[in-house]
Amino acid sequence: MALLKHLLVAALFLVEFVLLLAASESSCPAFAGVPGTPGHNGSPGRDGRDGFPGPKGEKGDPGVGAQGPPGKIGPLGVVGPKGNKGNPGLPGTGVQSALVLQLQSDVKYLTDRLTAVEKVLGFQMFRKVGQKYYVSDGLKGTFEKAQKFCSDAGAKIVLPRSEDENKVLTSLQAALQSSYVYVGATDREKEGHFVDMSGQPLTFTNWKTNEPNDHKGAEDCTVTDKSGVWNDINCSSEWHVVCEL
Ligand code: MFU
Ligand code: CA
Ligand code: CA
Repeated sequence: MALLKHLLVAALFLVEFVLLLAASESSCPAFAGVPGTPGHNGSPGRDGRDGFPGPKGEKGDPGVGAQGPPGKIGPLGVVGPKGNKGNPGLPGTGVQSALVLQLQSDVKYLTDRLTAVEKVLGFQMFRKVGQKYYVSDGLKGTFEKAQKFCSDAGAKIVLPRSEDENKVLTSLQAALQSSYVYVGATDREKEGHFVDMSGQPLTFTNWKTNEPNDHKGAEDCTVTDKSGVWNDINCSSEWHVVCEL
């Protein structure tokens, strides 16, 4: 049994040896296969290396220093004689004259606005409404006193001439915590006929219902109340003063 096993192993080695020998033989006859299809083109090669450095540049120009500071001012010369009177100016062209007139008018407008704004800045409180400013220092007084205070300030007692202006006065009145503010409208000249401080009829009014009523026959001045409605009232009571510029 052991002998048979040894014989089988030896036979297997023999077969293996023969097979190896056959595989290593180049002269082993074999049929050529069918040729394959040609491959695709390869991808482009990498970039070449950088070239050699160029030749050395020419020598630079010599540097220039910054300019030194100016020297000190020289001594004053002797005062020369007075010059002759200049020639009269040439007449302007139409365009020049029109431009000068326009500029003169612009300068006047701006000067007037600046004067108004500087006056406004002198007050403790102010509101802008349209082209007008409503101003106050929180003082109270009779109608006469209100008029004088405003005129002394180069202003006029307030008189709202539109819904917008009336609303702005109401807002300033709230800031003053004021129940009544005098406005520049009276019927002192003709009872029941309210006019502004120039005697012109009012173009805007905001009378409270049933006003003006000339209560006790003694109401010729006008106030606005907290809600913005108007009431005729006597002129000697002391109410807040608001001026307009
Ligand atoms: C109303 C107003 C008067 C006053 C009086 C106390 O009259 O019209 O201006 O404020 O009340 C009844
Ligand atoms: Ca009256
Ligand atoms: Ca009244």
